[in-house]
Amino acid sequence: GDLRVAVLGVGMMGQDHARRLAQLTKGARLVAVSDVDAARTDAVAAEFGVRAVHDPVAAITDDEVDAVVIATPGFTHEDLVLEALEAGKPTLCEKPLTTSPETSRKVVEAEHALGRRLVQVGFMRRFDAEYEQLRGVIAAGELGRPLFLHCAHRNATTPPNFSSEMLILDSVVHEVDVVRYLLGEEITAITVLTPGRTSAAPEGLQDPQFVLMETAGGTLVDVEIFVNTTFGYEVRTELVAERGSATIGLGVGLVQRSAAGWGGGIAADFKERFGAAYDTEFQRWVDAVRGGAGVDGPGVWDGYAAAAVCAAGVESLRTGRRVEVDLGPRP
Ligand code: ISE
Repeated sequence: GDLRVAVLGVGMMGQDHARRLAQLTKGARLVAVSDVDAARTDAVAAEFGVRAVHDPVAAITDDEVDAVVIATPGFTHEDLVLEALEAGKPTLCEKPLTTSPETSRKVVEAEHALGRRLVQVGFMRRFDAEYEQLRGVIAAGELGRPLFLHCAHRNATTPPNFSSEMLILDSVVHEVDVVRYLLGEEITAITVLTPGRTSAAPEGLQDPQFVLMETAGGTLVDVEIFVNTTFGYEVRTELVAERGSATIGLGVGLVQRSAAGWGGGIAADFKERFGAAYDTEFQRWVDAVRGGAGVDGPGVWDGYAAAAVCAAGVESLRTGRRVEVDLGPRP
């Protein structure tokens, strides 16, 4: 039968995922939602005609729930993922896996002790067609060894309370994961530089930032993270290899010409830019869980590696120094 899924956390992202499961993903059935905000839980449950379960742990252990999606704030992920592992429920956990390398490693070890893969981390860019293509180009080797990845990650605005550390932990975490995905190797050091602030940044927010990452194979990665551009959402990556370059994320859809000039549109936010990637991510996850594989995509080790690199990035942001990353042994 259909995979019966509960969505924990129905804020902006969780509501999007609830709708996806209710209306789009084949072989899945949204059966329950849960959120600390009881009124919101009830409203979203009513909208989709599913059960409102106020206690997230009750939703995880519910006999009529086969699998869970965790879209609550990051600081709650550790406890909820450990509960899901304990209950043996396949889980798609939004990024970050947890908020520190120590707690992420705990999850890696808990899943390892269980002996089967149950947790997928919501790094949706791995399901974006352009990123998959770029990975293919690198793997094929025709352009030679990757020398540089130049990345730009721009948001129109940030939600209230977005801190300088969150530019690394919430935003650059995606580049950390795609670099590991594209190159198939670990990041060994990170340096965060702080240029002059944009006047559009809220008081006290260090925006933009410039991040340099070094990989085990010697590729140098730079990321411009700029989250208050005011004009829209842009995520771009340029690969420079020994014998060529390749760029993704130009967003060249329809180009119009008129007396007013020529040009096209720009995505408003990540729900739009990565909408198709989220759809693919969910379909492949549901197919994998129903097929008994548990996950089809980034797992707990990827979540741990991202947490470790980002923690080093936050240290570099604070100290202004280059910080090395040591992941330790992989179980
Ligand atoms: C947000 O949390 C995301 O995950 C988005 O993909 C990213 O673009 C944004 O900067 C983050 O705040």
